[in-house]
Amino acid sequence: MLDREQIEAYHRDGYLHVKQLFTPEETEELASEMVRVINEWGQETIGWPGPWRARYLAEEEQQTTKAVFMHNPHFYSSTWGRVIFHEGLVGAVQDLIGDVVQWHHTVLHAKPPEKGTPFPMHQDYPFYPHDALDFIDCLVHLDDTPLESGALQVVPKSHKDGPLEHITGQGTAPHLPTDKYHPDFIDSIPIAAKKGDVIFFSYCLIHWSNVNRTNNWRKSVRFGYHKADMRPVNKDLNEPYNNIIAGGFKTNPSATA
Ligand SMILES: O=C(O)CCC(=O)C(=O)O
Repeated sequence: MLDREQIEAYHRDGYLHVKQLFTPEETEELASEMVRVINEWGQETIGWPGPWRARYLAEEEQQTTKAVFMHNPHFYSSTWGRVIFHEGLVGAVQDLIGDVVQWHHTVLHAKPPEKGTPFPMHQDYPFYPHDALDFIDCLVHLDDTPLESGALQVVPKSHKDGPLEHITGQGTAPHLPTDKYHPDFIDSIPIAAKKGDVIFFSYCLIHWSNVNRTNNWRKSVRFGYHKADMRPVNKDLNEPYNNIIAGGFKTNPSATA
């Protein structure tokens, strides 16, 4: 599936852009099914709340950006359920972290036209901390995503620093402190992508994205997968942690053969 160079690049840089992992037909079906999910079940908000907005947006825009986020599209669409097991998607994740892969989440991040919300610099780790680092986020692009549409921007190699302290608490989404981590001071690489492309990135990679200022939607869906022997931080060891195994077989370490 992935070649050695791609695997090395992922581990070195913390991310990998795979072009056309989904065929045009698959992407077409997924996009139209997602539009239906949005139209029937979606809700528009301003996007992630928090004090970071003052540092990323002009005053008149801070409360008027637009976003549609949708967790678990498979609650509404079997087409989206099948993607959890998509051979190309899961095969790439297996190449990167090993054969036994557990699905963790699917979430749509859609930026509507004209003023689709930005995201501040952050790692995904504080949103779902686990007890190891083999956790991959996969951003599946349903639209062509030029830079002006608020494409993902990454800080290469930043995953090597492991989990960093974020601003958290009531009224804010976790984000890195804006006096130290901001595109004005930290170099990042924008990844313009086409529909059907997937960007794989470590949940410790620092990333962000800007406002969608185009007249088109920018819809991306993030899938999270991790090694099956990882557990969420602070979960009682006696409490089972089961979720969908998307690739391979999860062995029971206490089972006797
Ligand atoms: O979709 C984006 O531009 C960024 C979303 C994001 O930050 C994330 O998925 O963690």
